[in-house]
Amino acid sequence: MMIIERYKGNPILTKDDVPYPVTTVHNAGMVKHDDRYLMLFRSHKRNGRSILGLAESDDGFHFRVRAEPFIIPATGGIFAEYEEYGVEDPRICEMDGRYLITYSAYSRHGVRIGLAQTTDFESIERIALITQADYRNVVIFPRQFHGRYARLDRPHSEISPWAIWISYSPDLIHWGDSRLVMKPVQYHWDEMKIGPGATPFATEQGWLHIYHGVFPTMDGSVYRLGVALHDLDDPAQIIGVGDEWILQPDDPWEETGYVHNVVFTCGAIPEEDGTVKIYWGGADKVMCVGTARIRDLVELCLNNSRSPL
Ligand code: BMA
Repeated sequence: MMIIERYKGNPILTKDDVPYPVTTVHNAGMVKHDDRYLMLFRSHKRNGRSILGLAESDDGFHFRVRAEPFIIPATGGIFAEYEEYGVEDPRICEMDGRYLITYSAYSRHGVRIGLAQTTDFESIERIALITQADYRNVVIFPRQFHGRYARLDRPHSEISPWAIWISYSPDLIHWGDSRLVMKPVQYHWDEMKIGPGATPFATEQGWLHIYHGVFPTMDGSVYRLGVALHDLDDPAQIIGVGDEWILQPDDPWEETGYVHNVVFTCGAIPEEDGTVKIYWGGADKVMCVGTARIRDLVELCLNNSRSPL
């Protein structure tokens, strides 16, 4: 049995569902708002740059896309300079009665992370650019720790490439006290890169974090999903990392698309019945969903764990 059961109706969203011209639909941040599932998805426009659109659903499987994109590159101020090449791969974190959105901001200066907020998904307010260049994949924990916000982030350096770090902030704007928490493991499915995936959610045993891992092959890189468990009160401590991937490209629209052999997550929604809906982009072109039992994911981290470092 697979640990994630794919929804039979995959892919659940494609470019044909979008009422404005785009060439892809993928890597969506997810949240439940007023009992509705909201999907903040990335699309490439025909000039190769990305924007973010919003789709809504009552059941988490059937989505309708809004008429207009939700976030497009800013046209004024500091954000315009750093979003010139597009906005990508959003994550949504519900906290203090608002929704925080972190997204990759691309420009001639590199990629950094923008932070925006909304309360109603009608309008958004940009707060700050919260990293320097060469960061992607920032997820904010939906709780404070000893009065500080915490995030997982993914700087890149040649000596320690593409590993997962944690950083803290008193105000969501200024971040620091950074530490590396998890690295790729050599000759393992995630040996080339790892990066934060879905916004972590709390379980009795710890924060469950679904991340992506990349393996290089002679035929290009393969993107898969894995799972890690972080201590509830001190998320810098990793309790366990599942040794095996939980999802790999297997369906035709995951193996072939815009970028081949990619499953990439930016969002998952835990449900009250002990399951979690995991959403992923297939081959950077379509959106898919699958369901897992939270208990199974926790058990993988506890009973079949590889070293975080
Ligand atoms: C990463 C990012 C993701 C993308 C993945 C696979 O570097 O660009 O947005 O899904 O590659 O192409």
